[in-house]
Amino acid sequence: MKQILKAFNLPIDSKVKPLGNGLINSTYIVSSNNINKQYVLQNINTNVFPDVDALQNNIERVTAHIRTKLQERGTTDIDRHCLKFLIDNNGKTYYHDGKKFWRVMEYITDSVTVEVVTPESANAAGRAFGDFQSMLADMDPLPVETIKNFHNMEFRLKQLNDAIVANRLGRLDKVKDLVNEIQQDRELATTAERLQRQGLLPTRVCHCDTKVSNILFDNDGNVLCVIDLDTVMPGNILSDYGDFLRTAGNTAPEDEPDLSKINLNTPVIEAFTKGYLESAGCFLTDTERQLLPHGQYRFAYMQAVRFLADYLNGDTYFKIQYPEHNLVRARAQWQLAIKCKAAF
Ligand code: GN1
Ligand code: MG
Repeated sequence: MKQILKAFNLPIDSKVKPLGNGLINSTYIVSSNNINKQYVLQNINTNVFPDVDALQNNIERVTAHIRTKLQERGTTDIDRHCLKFLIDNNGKTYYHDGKKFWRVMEYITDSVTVEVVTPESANAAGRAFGDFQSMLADMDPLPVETIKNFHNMEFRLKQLNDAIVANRLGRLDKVKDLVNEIQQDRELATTAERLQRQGLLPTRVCHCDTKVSNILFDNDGNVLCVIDLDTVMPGNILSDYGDFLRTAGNTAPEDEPDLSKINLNTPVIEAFTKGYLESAGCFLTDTERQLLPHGQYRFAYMQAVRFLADYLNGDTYFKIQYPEHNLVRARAQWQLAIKCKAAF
């Protein structure tokens, strides 16, 4: 740890404590009596992001682009609205300690993440994500795909199918009911892929991981900053609209074991949609607008597929807290998908 702190020119006596609940990277908060700022240290998961240089290059370009837009608007406290990465002693925004890759960001003070949003904060988040997409709309060249086929449903279903065929841990028998139900929805779930191929759904730069815990709010429920920029890449607008509501538009957490607690949070969905349309409405096509309700379904479905495939594969992708965690998550997301479908 000392070597890493030193590489980023941080006091080597700093305290380093776990932060947040991301399922991919490991995140820590760094504080020391010798500095008044705090920092966020992350160990980058190279199973998920093997090309750290390309990943960080994307993030550097994305943050620089957002900063320019904020400057043009006259935003004064830009460092509270856009992540700022530290440069290590090799002049890079990441450090390789011989085994692992690390990066450090400034911690944004007086910010909170929430698991449950109110209609007011959902409205602010909607405006923020619409704004995020519109700020990045003119990025040229486009950011790279940091994870190939990340939000491609056909690819995710193929991964599930591979996991079923391999049945590596013999868990298939236990989940046959869920597998069948999910597979029956295949046509509906791959709607966006077909529309994209037909040229009816435009490609846009998206965040691609807009779950509630990837937004920093201030204490009044206003959005400060969109965080976790690893997956900013070309996609379609359903990603950001749908993935936010997958978490915020659910009355229960994404891993709720009691399926009866999973319902649509209609006031939050309506408030988020209103906010999103306020900032994104100017560039959305009619097709995109009409598809919005499909977005929440699409991402609950995709997440059910991904959690289930990981369960069958032996929990190699998502961090779990107990042995059946990925199965509980998959069932919870499928239940949400059912609720979404019933609503449109
Ligand atoms: C992962 O790391 P985290 O928790 O921000 C995942 C998302 C999933 C999410 C489910 C790179 O995000 O796609 O929606 O878990 N990120 C990656 O909670 O796979
Ligand atoms: Mg993430």
